[in-house]
Amino acid sequence: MDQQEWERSPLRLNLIEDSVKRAQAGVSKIIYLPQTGSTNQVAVDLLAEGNSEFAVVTDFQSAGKGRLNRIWEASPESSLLISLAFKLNAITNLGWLNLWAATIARRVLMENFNFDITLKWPNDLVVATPDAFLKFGGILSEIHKEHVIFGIGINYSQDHSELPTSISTSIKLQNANFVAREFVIADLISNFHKFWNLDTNCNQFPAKAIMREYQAASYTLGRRVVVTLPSGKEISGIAVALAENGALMVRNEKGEIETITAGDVN
Ligand code: BT5
Repeated sequence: MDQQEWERSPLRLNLIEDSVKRAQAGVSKIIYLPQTGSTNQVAVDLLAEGNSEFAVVTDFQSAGKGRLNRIWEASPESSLLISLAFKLNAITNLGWLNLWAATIARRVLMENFNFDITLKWPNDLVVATPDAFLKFGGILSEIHKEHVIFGIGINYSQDHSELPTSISTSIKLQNANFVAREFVIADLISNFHKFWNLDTNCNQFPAKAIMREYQAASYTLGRRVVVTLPSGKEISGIAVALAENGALMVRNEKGEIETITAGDVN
């Protein structure tokens, strides 16, 4: 690995735009901000001003958001930080939005990089190790009136000392082949657009194929888990399946099935 390749510099918007144009995915607007609070918040503001489908990218967020009011932390120019807005339609299975987005992000990253990615329910991109997992990306899907905003945060070139937890990693730390940040961002934007348009024009969203792809890539299914619900209550058991609405079904110690729509799985 050539260390120089991973050195930090501001995103070159023209490279992203040219690459997205070549992919002909019909993306009209890409907004680049050298820094901002949260790209998802910028997207909310743009929707409120009447914009419909667009991408927001940045090099640094001072108030990056995770789920359930948590924080997404990333040092400047170290990450892929993107928000994409799409119009929802009547067939969208809302419980699957996070899972759909994680599946597409995984697909794109595995086409770009030479390491294996699994998906921790509902929204984490992780690398499985023999007895644990390391998180390097997450999705925050937010519904705003008739739109969904997919916030994508992926650790790209962080070193160990910059990572927020002992169970985090980055693409670079996986000894991945080098692909410039702009090209990975462009590929994510193009493919999210391409597959959103394809998948929302079927008679079911997500298509059965996406559901199968998510399940096959799942780190969680089949494992013994402890789920912490937003209320603080804990459920222990085996993650046995996904419900039609994307919820996680856990067989608890009493043998009963508990269906979980939001929570943290460990
Ligand atoms: C997520 O939340 O994983 C969704 C993260 C989405 C971030 C993107 S960046 C672009 C867009 N704009 C935003 O403002 N947000 C989106 P959650 O599952 O709640 O995970 C958050 C938890 O992950 C935190 O509480 C930390 O423990 C951990 N964490 C924070 N930053 C991390 C990082 N860079 N790498 C790995 N883990 C991290």
